[in-house]
Order: sequence, then structure tokens, then C-alpha cells
Amino acid sequence: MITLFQFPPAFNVPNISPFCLKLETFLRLAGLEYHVQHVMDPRKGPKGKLPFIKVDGEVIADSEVIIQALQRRYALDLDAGLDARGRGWAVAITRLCDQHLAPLLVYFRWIDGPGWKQVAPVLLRGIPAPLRPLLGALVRRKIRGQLAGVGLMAHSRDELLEFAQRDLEALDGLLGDVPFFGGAQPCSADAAAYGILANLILSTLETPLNHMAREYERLVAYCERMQQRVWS
Ligand SMILES: N[C@@H](CCC(=O)N[C@@H](CS)C(=O)NCC(=O)O)C(=O)O
Repeated sequence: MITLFQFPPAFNVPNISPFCLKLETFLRLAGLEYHVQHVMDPRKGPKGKLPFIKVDGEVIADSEVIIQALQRRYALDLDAGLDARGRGWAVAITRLCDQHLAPLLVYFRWIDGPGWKQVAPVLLRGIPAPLRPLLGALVRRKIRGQLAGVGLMAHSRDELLEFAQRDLEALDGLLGDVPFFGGAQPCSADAAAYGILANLILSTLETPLNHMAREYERLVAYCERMQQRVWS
């Protein structure tokens, strides 16, 4: 049995972490049985981040490492129906979602004022009230450092929004008029895409990035389709 360690649901999505939601979506698409243990502190994970899993006594961290390990362990391949080009696109879409769009989501939740105002009360609710401002400032400082590390903090808010728009346009164009990024059936890229797009489109958070994503009708329909297929 697989135990999935991740944040609890919030803001109307099964997980506010695109990476946790990506992994749980993968588990469901792959038809693997699992149970969830909620964790609020990512430092509990071996790589200091969520999600991580325990399977047959082995602890594995990082959504990509976990997915590869589970595919090997259970002889699965969500991309089996794709040719070499399709498999390449699946990796490229996953990278776009994980390495670029997800850090932009983090910026508009944690660093940008309006996002932080909505996120802070939920994320810090387990902390004694007098400690919340200090802890909030420390966490934001850490996140600012992480975003600076990938080069995002050098840009203005408007430039970041423009980057996000190009990412969303790319995803919209790549999806086109087919039901899933895998075509007629979901592939590995659909786990990553749903992880982030549900957090932008179905989440009740109101940030400029959430508003922007909701303008893409095909991506909205995609999220609803994935929700029906995987989550209902
Ligand atoms: N590469 C990791 C990224 C996971 C990640 O960034 N998780 C965030 C939540 S969305 C986290 O735990 N952050 C805590 C921290 O950096 O301190 C994966 O794919 O699992």
C-alpha cells in the first residue's frame, strides 16, 4: 500500500500544492491504491518538501522521482500510447508546469500582497496567533529566496504576469481541441497540467494569475473534464 504525505485540501481544490495534486492525480490515473496522511510541515519530508510517499517501507520524495519509481515498481506507463514525439511533448509540458508556471503561482500567492492576504490565514491557522506575523515573514523570506534562485525576483510584477500569459497560451495551444494533453486519453502530462491548472482555475483564490487562467475557455473546460474523469 502507498501512503501519500501531503497538505490537506483548501480553497476548493484537493490540494493547494500543484505538486501534491499532480501526484495524487497520477495515482488515480494509474489506478493505484493509496491512502493519504495530511502533513502541514514540508520539513517532515526527506527533501524538505511535499509530497512524499511511503511504499513497502521505502520513503520516496519529489513528484517526478515518485512517479518514475512507481511506474517502474508496478510496470506502468501512462505514456505508453504516445509516439516518441508525444512522449517528448509530455516531458516538455510537465517541465513548463512544474518549473515555470508553478513558481509564478507561488509568487502570486506568497509574495504579491493580495494573494498573501488570502493565503496567510489558512496556512498559518495552526500556529498560535502571536507567532503568526513572525512565522509568516520567515516563510515569505524563504520563498523569496527560492524564487530569486530561479531568477524570477529580478522581474517586475507585470513582466511575471506576461510570462504566465505566454505559459497559459502555450498550454491552451498545445491542448487545442482534444480532450487531454495525451489526446483521447490522459497521459503523464495531464497529471502535471491538472495539478497547476486546477489550482488556477478551480481554486477559490482570487489572484491576477487565477483571473488570467480563467479567461482560457478550453483550459477551463479541460479542468472540468479532468475533475469529472479523475476526481468524481
Ligand atoms: N520538485 C518537487 C517540488 C515540491 C514542492 O515545491 N513542494 C512545495 C509545496 S508546493 C513545498 O513543499 N515547499 C516547501 C518549501 O520549499 O519549504 C516535486 O516535484 O515534488
